Amino acid sequence: TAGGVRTRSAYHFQPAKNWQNDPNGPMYHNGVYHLFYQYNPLGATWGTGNLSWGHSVSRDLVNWVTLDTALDPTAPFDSNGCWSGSATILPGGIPALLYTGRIGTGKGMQVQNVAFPKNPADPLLREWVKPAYNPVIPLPADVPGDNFRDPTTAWVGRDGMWRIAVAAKVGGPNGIASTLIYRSKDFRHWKRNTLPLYTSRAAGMVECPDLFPVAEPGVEEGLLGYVSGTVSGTVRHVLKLSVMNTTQDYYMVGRYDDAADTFVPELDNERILDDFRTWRRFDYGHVYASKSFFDMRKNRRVLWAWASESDNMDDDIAKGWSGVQTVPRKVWLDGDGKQLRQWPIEEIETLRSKRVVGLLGAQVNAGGVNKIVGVGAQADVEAIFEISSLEEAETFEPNWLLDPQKLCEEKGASVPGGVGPFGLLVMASGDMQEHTAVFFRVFRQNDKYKVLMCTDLSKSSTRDGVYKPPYGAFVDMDIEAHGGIISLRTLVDHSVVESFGGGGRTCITARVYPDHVVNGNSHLYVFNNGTGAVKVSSLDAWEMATATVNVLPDGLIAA
Ligand code: DQQ
Repeated sequence: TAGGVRTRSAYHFQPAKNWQNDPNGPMYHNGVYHLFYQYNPLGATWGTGNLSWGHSVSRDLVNWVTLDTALDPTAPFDSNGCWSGSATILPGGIPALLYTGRIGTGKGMQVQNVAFPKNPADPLLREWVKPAYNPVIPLPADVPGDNFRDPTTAWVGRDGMWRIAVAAKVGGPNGIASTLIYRSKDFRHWKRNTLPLYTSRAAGMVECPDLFPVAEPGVEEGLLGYVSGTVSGTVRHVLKLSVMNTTQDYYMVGRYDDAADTFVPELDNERILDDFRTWRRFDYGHVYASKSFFDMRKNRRVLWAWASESDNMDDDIAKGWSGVQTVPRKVWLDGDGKQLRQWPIEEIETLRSKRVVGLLGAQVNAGGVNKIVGVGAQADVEAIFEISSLEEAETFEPNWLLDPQKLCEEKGASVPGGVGPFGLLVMASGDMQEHTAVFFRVFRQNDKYKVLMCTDLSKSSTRDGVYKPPYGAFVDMDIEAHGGIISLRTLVDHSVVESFGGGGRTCITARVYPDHVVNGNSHLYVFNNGTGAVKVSSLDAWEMATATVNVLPDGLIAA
């Protein structure tokens, strides 16, 4: 349909058709990046009972070749679906996939399985075999059948044994959201630790745990293993949990104790242990079930995440597809040692084609709206704003702290303020009836300042039946110490608006369905609706080329 073509992403990964959800088993192996993903080969809806692992490969994380599905629900131990999991490269260089098999009907029962390449010498690892000895981990007696899933990449502990984490609800239907640790000598026989890695009473059920080490604060280089030998005492770890009843991913920076196999969050005064709402998020928009991997080619940690549709199921069936992946992001620990920073992998810049320099050193005064010519529905925009004076900042009310999203709703782009709202209007129709606002607002809190970032979808589409919330989060930076300078990068891709605020401290991904783009008539604006002037120190915008996705393997093999 026209809608399906119009809203299809041009450089955010998606298969040629049908449903996709979680990224699974990302890895870099023998010069090739692999991305597996939850995939329904039969249609554009989730398809509980027949999920497969779709499989694509790439040399640059931007252009992708489609392969046959890697795992299909064909065995007694996964007959009702091959659900999420991870890849581990074993000594000797052979990768293994650990995944959840769903058995039986109704809510079913979940077990953990392993699969290996049929021919490890195949450069693309096209076929995977599931040994008959699966499942390697049966359902534990204290876990309800449908609450045991999503094994992580394995790591080796000090005792030389493999470890994986698996999400489970422990202790019956009202059990506690837990991340269990299993250990193994041979990757086949696994034994559960008595202590979980982490539990959260508040969370209900968690999914897709991810645990990874980060280098010293401010060092962008990633670390390979979960435990890095003797440095494990000084390395910090990140635990990410996907909280099912919120469909949001939360993370904490902390310490992984590699003797006890437990994770201890490092709390600051705004975060409360066990109240995941106070944890940080990779993305304060519409993403879920993220998964990272260590990219040996560039010594960095790379994160993938699923951004589902915000239209409705009938739209998805009509257009024949559903779900995109965010642009792969480099992840590292900020200099403050408390939060992660994320940035689109540099390879995405190879798609930048026509460059449009909009404003350089221009002042955007109160009520100002400046149009940037030539930037439409497929663009990469990088802006640096300089706040002339923080004098005008509105006073921050402490009860706003827990609900920045609500604050973005009350103080949308059209509500005038002191310092801000200022930022970008993307995918704006000529008559401005449709536009998506990505902006900042600065408040004064005692003698400090609080920066709010919002993506306001209320005007993103004139269509009904589309989810158009305001998204919002605070940007954890000292704006005064930064000289009033704050950056915003926004990737616009037809139905995706993926933004990185304050150098990637706060990210918001939104799905939008503007109608006007059917006429190819989409614009970019810079705006300022605050009384204080804001300078645009620089604004660079590029039209983005379309990535080569879903081509057949011939090219890659020849390469
Ligand atoms: N999606 C998978 C599960 C996972 C959930 C099934 C998260 O394994 O828990 O498609 O989106």
